[in-house]
Formats: sequence, C-alpha cells, structure tokens
Amino acid sequence: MRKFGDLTEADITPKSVYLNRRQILRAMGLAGVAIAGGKVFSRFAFPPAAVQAGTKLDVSIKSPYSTTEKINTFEDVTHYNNFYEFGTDKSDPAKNAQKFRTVPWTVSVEGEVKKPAKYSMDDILKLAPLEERIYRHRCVEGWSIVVPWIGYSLNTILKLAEPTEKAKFVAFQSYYDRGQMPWAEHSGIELPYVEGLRIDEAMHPLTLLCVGMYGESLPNQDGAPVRMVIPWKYGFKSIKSIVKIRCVKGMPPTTWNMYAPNEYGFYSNVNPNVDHPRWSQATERRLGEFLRRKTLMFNGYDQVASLYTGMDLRKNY
Ligand SMILES: Nc1nc2c(c(=O)[nH]1)N[C@H]1C(S)=C(S)[C@@H](COP(=O)(O)O)O[C@H]1N2
Ligand SMILES: [Mo]
Repeated sequence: MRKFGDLTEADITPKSVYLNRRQILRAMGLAGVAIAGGKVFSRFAFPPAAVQAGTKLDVSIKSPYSTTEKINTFEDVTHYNNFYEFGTDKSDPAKNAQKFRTVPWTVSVEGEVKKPAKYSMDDILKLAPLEERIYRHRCVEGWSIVVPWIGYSLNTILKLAEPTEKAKFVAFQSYYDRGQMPWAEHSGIELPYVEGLRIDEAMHPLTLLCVGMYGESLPNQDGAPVRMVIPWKYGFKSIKSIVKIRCVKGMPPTTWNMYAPNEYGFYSNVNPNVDHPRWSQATERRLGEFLRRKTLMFNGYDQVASLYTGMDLRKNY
C-alpha cells in the first residue's frame, strides 16, 4: 500500500500533462531518470521498445459500444488490480509487475482452425484499426470500474483463423514464468491462468481483444501486452497477458472454476439475481464512489441476452 504523503506525479498532475512530459523525457533520452526528485517518476518504467507498457497508441475509432458513464482515474485502474501471478493483494501487481518482460511477445491462434497462426505484438497492433471502448468492468468480488480500453473485437483474429465446424469453444492461456512471477507460488490458484468462452460469445462484437487503455499500451499490471475484456462477465473471465487462443470442441477448463466449482461457473455472466455462495451480487461499489450502486443484468450489456435464451442462468452461473 502507498503511504500517505507518498504522492506520485499522477496524484497532482492531469494525465495529459504528465503523459506529455513522459514523451518529452523519452525523446530526450532521459528514460527512467528522476529529474523532479525521488519518488516522482520512479513509478514509470520508461519503455525502451515500441510495444512496451506506456507507448502511445494510434486510436482511430470511438466505439458505439462505449458507455457515457464517468471514467475511473488511471490511478484507480492501475493500483487496484487482480493479477495473481504478481501477488494476491490488490496493490501487489502495480509494484511487482513493473519488470515483467513483454517484448518480444507471441500469441498463437490454433486448434480447430483452418489457418493457425502465430502473431507478434506488432502484427496484432496492425491487424485492424484500434478502437477506444469505454466499458464497465465488474469484478466478482463486488467492485467495478469504468475503463477506456483500446483494441478491436476478438472476432477479427478468429475470422482470420477460420474456425472449423468442430470449434464450439475458445480456450485462452496466460503467460506463466515462475522466474518472473515468484509470487504465483503463493497465489493458491493453478497456473498458467486459463479461461474460456463459447464460440458465439467469443465471436460477439463486444468481446474485446485489448492492447491498451487511456490512449496507450497496457500497463503490465493490467495485462500487458494483450488481454481479453468481456464486459458482461465477471472480471476474472477477462484473462490477462495472453499467449494462446485455441479453438476447441469441448468446454475448456477455467482457473477459478477449477479452484472452486460451486462458486465460479464457466459462464460467469454478471447477474444480480444469482448470489455468490458467500455474498450477494445485487450491488457493487464503483471505485472512487462511496455509496453502492445496483448491479445490472449482464452488467447492462443487454445486447448479449439472446446468447442465453432458453438457458437456466441459475444452473449455468
Ligand atoms: N492472468 C490473469 N488474468 C486475470 C487475473 C489473474 O489473476 N491472472 N485476474 C482476473 C480478475 S479476477 C479481474 S477482476 C481482472 C482485473 O483486471 P484489471 O486489474 O485490469 O482491472 O483480471 C482478470 N484476469
Ligand atoms: Mo475479479
């Protein structure tokens, strides 16, 4: 936890201003040098390579899927994270993920597809125009945030791979390296982190392959260099630091379901009417707010309701 008085520049300077300063510093070749004394710049790992965390991205489209709700601060979204590979406390990833090496990076698209492929991050950044999507994001634990993510629909990359008739689900896998992630041993969950979607969920345009936020590439603690964001599902479905996307015939295993199957189902759609066995899901606390607000069915993303017609969402939690 940061101590009181441990002010960073982000606390006192609007994002646009300190971003510009970072860019200027980078251009001057002063990367990583704290010129304003002690703490101020030390939090930023000035990235030397093109697609490392904190690189400005060229965003050409504002998405019609964006909410107009108030966006959370960059500070909130980068200092209250679940990323068990880097520790289980919400403040751990911001500290422990800073040295995580995300260059070079490869994502493999494989399995029940006609055209399996391996993509570098440069490939991924060029596959489609980058969109900004301001999504609500609801964690199963009861907090929520609003984030201006950057990316494009996962279906872009899936269509290129041409899933076969047999592809009924998509399985995702996170990067895992004990050496870089020594905290993982004490996380209690089995790693690498794995997640899955039904193929129609994966193809839905709301399902975002995410490469950035707040105008720049993803900070390490938010899942650099590429993650999923599935806004109508609880946060844990939005798997970080992806290395593998595999089309498969059967429902794939998922990390939290393996950990506690009665608590975390495969679908994990945000649903205020179905309680978690240990707590209610009816309300949530938006980071930065005091009063709790009502949680909406599918986190307010009603356009996905038709994916589940005829399903008992109490059974398929
Ligand atoms: N690889 C990996 N992905 C992960 C997690 C994790 O521990 N490891 N935590 C999940 C959970 S529980 C949530 S709420 C979101 C949090 O994303 P954020 O830190 O960017 O808000 O990431 C999800 N993706
Ligand atoms: Mo979560």
